[in-house]
Amino acid sequence: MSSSKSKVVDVHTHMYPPAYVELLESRKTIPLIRRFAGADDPRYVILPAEVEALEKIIASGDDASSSAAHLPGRPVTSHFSSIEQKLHFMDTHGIDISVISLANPWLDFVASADAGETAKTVSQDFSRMCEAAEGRLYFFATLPLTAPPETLLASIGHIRSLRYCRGVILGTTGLGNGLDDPALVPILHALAANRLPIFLHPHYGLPSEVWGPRATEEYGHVLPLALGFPMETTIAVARMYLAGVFDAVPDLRMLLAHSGGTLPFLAGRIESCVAHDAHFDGGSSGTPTRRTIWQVLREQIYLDAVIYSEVGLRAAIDASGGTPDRLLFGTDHPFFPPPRDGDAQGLWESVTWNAAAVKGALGEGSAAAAKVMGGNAVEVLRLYEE
Ligand code: 5CU
Repeated sequence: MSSSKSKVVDVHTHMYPPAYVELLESRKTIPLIRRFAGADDPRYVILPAEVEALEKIIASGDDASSSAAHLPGRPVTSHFSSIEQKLHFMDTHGIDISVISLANPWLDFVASADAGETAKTVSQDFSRMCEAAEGRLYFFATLPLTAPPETLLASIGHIRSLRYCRGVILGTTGLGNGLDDPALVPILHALAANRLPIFLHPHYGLPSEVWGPRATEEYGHVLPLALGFPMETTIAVARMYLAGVFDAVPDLRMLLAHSGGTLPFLAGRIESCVAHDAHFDGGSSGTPTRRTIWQVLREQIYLDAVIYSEVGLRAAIDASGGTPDRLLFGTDHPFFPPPRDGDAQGLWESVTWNAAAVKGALGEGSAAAAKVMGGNAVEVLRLYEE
């Protein structure tokens, strides 16, 4: 592990507390956890693109003859819920601190009347996990977005008092109409006022039709995860920008998953389209007052470094104003374990690729690399404050 001066911090790492696993096991439609006769581990099925395969196997009534590679979803291993396993994974990869979060689709599917209590239970589970890990774990809480507004606001009052909570993880749907919904603004104000940054994470991707008829049978999860997730994040943030949400809530801070999707690459195109569109001509004075998307990226947005290549990481740094100060290392554990018969207790390439990209782009042992690997997270998420 590293010295106290250069902590390695993982800001993108998920956990499934017991209450959430039970909830998923009780479900018949996605998201769900289900056992199949052909596999040792239960399967976690969440993506809209997996529904067809799930329905097919249920309709055939024959799940014993399907090999794991052809079962829908991904195996639910000890990496999903065990604190000991999380700490082992951290030790194996030289990670000092992890900021854990519930994974997608969070509580998006929970009935309005139950959402407040479920969110509270999940936050209490996370608090207990952090307490047990003696300073090595913090967490992003989950909001009860389907609950009535007063319950949702009260939940922010609850989580801000939790010792290890350092922000919230949020999907792109918000209250149901996306993150440019005016009804969400009071929630964003409450988060900003309580210094709770949003970790924005995708789930819904793009409509399954865009992947074509061969995707389900032949391409696994590649298209929805590699392309659908990043586009979803890009679109969500672009909508917030166009709606003026960042100006309306200037103290809001957001950490974007997967290095901001495709924002670093497309920010120039967004800026050009805005500059050439009559909807954004600066009003009657003719003087544009809006901040550019580049400014918003430099002032209110942080990007995780879960991009797996130097090329992507350099683009993310460039889009953040050319400084490494806004990039934060992450792993996406427990997703992307070593494939096939790989050793899930050893090194994961999905982690080493991200660490190698930081070294390659910023120089091994450099101060800039140390910031991305942990220094920025310690500052931005106040990991030194009790
Ligand atoms: O493999 C996957 O489906 C996922 C997922 O759902 N969420 C995530 O953060 N990474 C991978």
